[in-house]
Amino acid sequence: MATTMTDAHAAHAQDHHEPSFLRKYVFSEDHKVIGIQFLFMSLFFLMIGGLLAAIMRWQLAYPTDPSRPLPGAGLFPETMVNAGIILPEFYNSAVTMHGTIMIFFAIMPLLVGVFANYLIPLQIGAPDMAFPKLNMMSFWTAFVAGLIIMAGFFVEGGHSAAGWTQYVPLSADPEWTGVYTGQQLWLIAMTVLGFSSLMGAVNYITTVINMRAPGMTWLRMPLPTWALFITAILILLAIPVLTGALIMLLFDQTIGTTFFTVATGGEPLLWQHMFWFFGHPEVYILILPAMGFVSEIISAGSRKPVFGYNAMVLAIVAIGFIGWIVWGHHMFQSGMNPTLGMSFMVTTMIIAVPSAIKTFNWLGTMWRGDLHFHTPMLHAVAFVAMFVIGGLSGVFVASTPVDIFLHDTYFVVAHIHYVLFGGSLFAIFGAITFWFPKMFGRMMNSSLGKIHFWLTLLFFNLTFFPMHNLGIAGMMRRIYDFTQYEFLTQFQGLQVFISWSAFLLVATQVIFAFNFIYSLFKGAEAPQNPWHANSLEWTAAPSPPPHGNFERTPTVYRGPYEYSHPDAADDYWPQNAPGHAAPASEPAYAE
Ligand code: HEM
Ligand SMILES: [Cu+2]
Repeated sequence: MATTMTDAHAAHAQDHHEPSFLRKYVFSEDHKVIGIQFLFMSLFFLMIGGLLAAIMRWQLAYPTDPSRPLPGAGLFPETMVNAGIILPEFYNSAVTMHGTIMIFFAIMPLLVGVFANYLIPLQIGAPDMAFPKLNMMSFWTAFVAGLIIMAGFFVEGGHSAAGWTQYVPLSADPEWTGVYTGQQLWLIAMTVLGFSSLMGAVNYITTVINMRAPGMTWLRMPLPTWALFITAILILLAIPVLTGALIMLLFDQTIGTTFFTVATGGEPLLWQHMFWFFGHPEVYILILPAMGFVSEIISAGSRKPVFGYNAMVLAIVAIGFIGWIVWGHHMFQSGMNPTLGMSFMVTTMIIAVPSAIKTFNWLGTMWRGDLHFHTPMLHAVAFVAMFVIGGLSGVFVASTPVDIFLHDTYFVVAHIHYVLFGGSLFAIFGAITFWFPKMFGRMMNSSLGKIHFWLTLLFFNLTFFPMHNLGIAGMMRRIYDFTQYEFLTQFQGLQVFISWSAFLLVATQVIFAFNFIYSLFKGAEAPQNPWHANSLEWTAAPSPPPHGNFERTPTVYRGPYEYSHPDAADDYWPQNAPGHAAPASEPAYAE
């Protein structure tokens, strides 16, 4: 493998000279380097988000209990943790920043920043993105946003405390939270991050439309690329709405406009509408790529074609469309007209249909397959199971009469974690272990991978499943000290149980971190195609691929999931292997 790499590199180096270290690894325009930069950045934020969660869980287990000081309390200033007790202001910031960092700085860049960058050109047979400079700017803009969001922890008054949804008046009026600068830094960081996402989205869309290799028709594209393409369209259309709202809110705070503030004639509900008109498509931005990765991994791990490939594509597109007309399901309790609430309920229920189609098709793909439960496959199968639980709780909260009781309780916290942790994050672990050999030319350790998987699955469920019960019993979400309510004190024991499960869940991630870093340097050298997969990144490019990806542009003869095909010599049939099927009559770089 090493020889192929150097050869390819030498061949490529003839047409332009070797770039400097700075151009190659820091301000790189290579989509693969940019993807890996996003990987390191978002794994860092995943760690910060996890630590914030652990702080929250300490408070929930031992609310203001002086005999149980927060471990490591000395590391925090007295304005955050005093005599071992987490102060309410800091608790609110921790809740806000856990959600913000996980959603916008960890999961979204992991799914899109990492894998749209890394996979799209490789899977469609392109040498790079359509706009490599814009791509580089997209990463560095996200990096600046990351610095600004981190700065918020260190300013007077602490970080934003208005929740990741930033409802007005909490977010608009510092009188409520005591947060001034932190709140503005939140808005500025998110605006900057929005520009990064837009630059990325324009790039992914253009690349998929214009740079597919000969024969790579739309319906021969691997499902991760399909999902990332539709996700990029959602980003392109949703982020500007959020950015508009963020700037309006910033103006309310700084130059005295009154879009959202009641006292001066503004409309707080306008914020909720703008936020959720963005926010619901956002949750699909956070799940569609995961569905794409899982389809790929389950097909390769079952040695069978994806069951109903066309239906899978159609379901992605359908979710992408219907996702725009359901946002009101986050606002059932805002006093909206019941007829309007009902129409949002119906559209929301309809969106469960394509989700269920995908679920059945994953099961159909596995059905009577030659199943290989390697680490990526374990994560992919767990994704399906956890997504079913999260989808079912979604249908409960989507029904207006039930949501009267469940809105703003721990039931919603359970729901979002089943879809975002059990769903998106499991798919991300699956995808990292699956494509690690492609990215770094080494395998991750599979024993450590499996231990990490089983412990994560166990502690994840012990942490989040009981939250359904808490929610049904009336435990409010985002609450500093639930023992202030007589009827909730009976749940102290369950809270302690949940918290210790959560600490173990966080601790388990050290196994992943160790495996990741260890395998970077000491992992077994990866074969060219370790999973015997069909798509171009495995069959036409070495691991890791050189700058420019392919020595010559591959030609594509068939779809990506021809496993166990009777006409193929092996149990897989690479997309670029000439065979019986003639190449489609599409010109190079179709359209
Ligand atoms: C069958 C599919 C789904 C349905 C029917 C559904 C329905 C809902 C409803 C009605 C709510 C609002 C509950 C309330 O606040 O009272 C909600 C909240 C939420 N959902 Fe879903 N959902 C589904 C799938 C997903 C997926 C796939 C994701 C993300 C990957 C997701 C992420 C969220 C998040 C983050 C919230 C909480 C927002 C907040 O902070 O208030 N949902 N869901
Ligand atoms: Cu929603």
